[in-house]
Amino acid sequence: MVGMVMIVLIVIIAIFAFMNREMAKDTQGVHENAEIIIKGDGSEVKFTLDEITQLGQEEFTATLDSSNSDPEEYSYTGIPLMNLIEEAGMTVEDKQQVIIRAVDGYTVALKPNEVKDKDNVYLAYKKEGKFLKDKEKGGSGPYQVIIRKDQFSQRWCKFTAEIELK
Ligand SMILES: Nc1nc2c(c(=O)[nH]1)N[C@H]1C(S)=C(S)[C@@H](COP(=O)(O)O)O[C@H]1N2
Ligand SMILES: [Mo]
Repeated sequence: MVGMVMIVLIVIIAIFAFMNREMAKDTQGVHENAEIIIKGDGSEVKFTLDEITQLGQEEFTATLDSSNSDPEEYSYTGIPLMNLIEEAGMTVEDKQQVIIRAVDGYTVALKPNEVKDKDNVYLAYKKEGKFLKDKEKGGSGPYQVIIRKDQFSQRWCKFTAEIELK
């Protein structure tokens, strides 16, 4: 009898472990294949890193103030977030928020005006000329939203996977 209960419990645990792994794969998949999703107006558009680099690369500098070092200026390469939204065929004009979501659950909400602001909000994929490494490899990529006008970097969204216009 005790043996039966044990077997049932083990099977249940195994099923949950399997479901968990499948779900983890789903959110990580976007990250590994370096895709980014733009959602808005009931539709979604996906871009690969390859496609994004072909939309035009801009190099810019931004001051990173991380939790474990003093503020320092770095050069980044990326695309203005507004350009990517336009490439997705979407607009921020009739929206209240631009929500940035990362694979670790970190979420940042921006005002459409901040995103329209010139030379401010970028989707970066290179730092000092090198592609941003992903979370597993100790990086902040493959995509990181950078807000140049933010004095502290807490709204810079590392490991960005999804942008939603609401
Ligand atoms: N995805 C993600 N982005 C994030 C964070 C985070 O936990 N997850 N932390 C924020 C905070 S509080 C800071 S100060 C900056 C820099 O964090 P770091 O110094 O830990 O890299 O990243 C910001 N972006
Ligand atoms: Mo922070």
